[in-house]
Amino acid sequence: MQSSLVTTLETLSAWRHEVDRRVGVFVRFLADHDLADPTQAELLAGLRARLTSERILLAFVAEFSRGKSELINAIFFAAAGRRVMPATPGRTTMCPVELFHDPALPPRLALLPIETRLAGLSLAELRGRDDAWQQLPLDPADADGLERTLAAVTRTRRVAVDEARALGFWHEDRPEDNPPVGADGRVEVPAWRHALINFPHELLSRGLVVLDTPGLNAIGAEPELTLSLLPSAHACVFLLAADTGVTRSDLAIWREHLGADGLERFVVLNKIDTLADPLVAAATVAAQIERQRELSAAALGLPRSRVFPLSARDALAARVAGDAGALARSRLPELEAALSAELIPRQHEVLAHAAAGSAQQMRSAAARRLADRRRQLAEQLLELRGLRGKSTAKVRLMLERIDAESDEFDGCLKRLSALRAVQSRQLSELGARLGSDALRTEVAAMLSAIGGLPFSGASRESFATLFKRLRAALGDAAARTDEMRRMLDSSFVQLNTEHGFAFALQPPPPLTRYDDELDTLEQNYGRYLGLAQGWRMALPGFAEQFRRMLVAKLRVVFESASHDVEVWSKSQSAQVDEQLRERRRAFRRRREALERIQAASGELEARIAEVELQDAHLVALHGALDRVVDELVTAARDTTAADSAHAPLVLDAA
Ligand SMILES: Nc1nc2c(ncn2[C@@H]2O[C@H](COP(=O)(O)OP(=O)(O)OP(=O)(O)O)[C@@H](O)[C@H]2O)c(=O)[nH]1
Ligand SMILES: [Mg+2]
Repeated sequence: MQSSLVTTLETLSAWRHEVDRRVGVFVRFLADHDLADPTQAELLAGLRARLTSERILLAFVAEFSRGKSELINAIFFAAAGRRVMPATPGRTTMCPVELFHDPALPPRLALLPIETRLAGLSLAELRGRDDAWQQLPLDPADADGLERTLAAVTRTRRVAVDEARALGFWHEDRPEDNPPVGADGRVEVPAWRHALINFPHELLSRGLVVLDTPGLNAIGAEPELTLSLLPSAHACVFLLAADTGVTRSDLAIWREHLGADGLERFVVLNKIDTLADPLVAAATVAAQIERQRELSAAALGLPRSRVFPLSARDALAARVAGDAGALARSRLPELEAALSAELIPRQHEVLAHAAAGSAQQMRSAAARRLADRRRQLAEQLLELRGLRGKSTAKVRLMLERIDAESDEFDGCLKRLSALRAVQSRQLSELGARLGSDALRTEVAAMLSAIGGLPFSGASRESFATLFKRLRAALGDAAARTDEMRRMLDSSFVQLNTEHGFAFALQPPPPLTRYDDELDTLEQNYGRYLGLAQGWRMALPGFAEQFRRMLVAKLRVVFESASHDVEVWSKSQSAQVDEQLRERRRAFRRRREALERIQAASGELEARIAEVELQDAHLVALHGALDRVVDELVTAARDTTAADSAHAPLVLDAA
């Protein structure tokens, strides 16, 4: 009864491990043969970091009591033999719960008190501060203890109405959504703002992160969830109840939070077991389920195949009992198969593409170096062969020629350093254009235009203006990059013709993909402006959090764009440095060879043989380079199967 998710994540994990191993081989190969440079080392280190630590975020979103937590139990925690995440009738999960596994930390539940909302710090900022969280240790082997400790996520507190208002749970203009006031004049609010569960588990340890959200308005109440966590999810599971279908509040949540194109969405029609009726034939019930499925798909604007009727409760019970037939009848495996078939392979492809791309890029850089070394050897051979049968006077003449060439070489160094000065000025201008100061100024201008209230009526227009200006800044950066490219191109052509270098200009990184990222941010953040839910976000602390989050996200986009250009520029300089080094080395070698020939007869033939041997060695090295890279690229592209040498440990979920 192994879940297909386990198998696919296993495959992905084994693949990542294998590709990372081969990248490691490649890195060592480059280092052993003096073929690496710092920018390329950075590129490969970045790739390895992605291979080993990139996570897949799967979010569960729905109105309360649709069975999110129960479904998480069925998919992830059946091995505990019980219901681990609290799932009870009515509102249960009171705060967003993130499940992941970080082996560097002990298994534990970390709880962020709700009062931290008052201080205006964002969740991202608080993540790094252990002292803000209450930590409770977890013992994965103790199912009773787990259940007891995790019950904390259901905890609430009773507070005065004023405090509830300050925390964002009370709104005069939407009385129907306010919690009921008790006889003591107090209302119930969640005790925690966020919960993190670090738990060793075969899926979580392989990079899956699961987000369980509380139903009913709570998504709107935590800005970080709507603005940051949900948009960054790789996929969302949205739950409906089979007996009710799509209700008005389901639809409101769907439209506000999951309507975005580009987000992978899986819809679950949960609790199909409740449709069973002893007075109705099984075939009729099945037809009813199909009908609900069709209606739900139509209401949400999705193909029918994206709606999965199932029973989370029956699936959990079946897995706990180890009953394969009952598990199949719960229809959970169909959802798991779809998640495995679509979510993970997509992630797989993105990584595979990045890995193969980096490897090819490094191959051409290394090949260029080898070609340059071979050209130097060829020149040397020509010179040495020309010496056959020549007098000592002739040898002395050649020594003088080397000295003259070396002087000329020193002259071209001045030109190169002037070129470098211009290049670094252009780069720092571009960095300033995309720097965080410039960004903060833009965002501040936008906020002051709307009087600091991101959710007022005027905000849409100013927001659009902000993004127009940001796109212009990016366009300007692209123009500057092109200017740099043109300058390098003409200098390289000149240096190649006049001094016999082999500088090859690589095309600069296209910055257009950051335009797309700006589009996505504008869509995600813009969705919350002037929204019916806007009132909820008009809290005093929210405007500040909104600003911080927006600046943080934009900074990532601009910094990445600026970083791309910097890496490109550095790698152009790196090839210049490399060829200069080779040049110096060649002068020295030629000089030494001639001096030896001058000193002893018979040395010439030995020297020629030596150079020929060196050349043969370089040819062999090129072959080895191709083999290492081909193996890496093949391993990276082979996204269908894991290397059987690294066979996954198969874990039976039953
Ligand atoms: N009959 C039946 N009950 C289910 C099923 N899935 C969940 N339930 C029950 O529905 C109730 C609510 O389930 P939860 O998992 O707590 O729902 P939730 O979506 O997490 O709700 P909140 O945490 O309040 O947002 C619990 O009593 C579950 O046992 C199902 O497939 N069939
Ligand atoms: Mg729940």
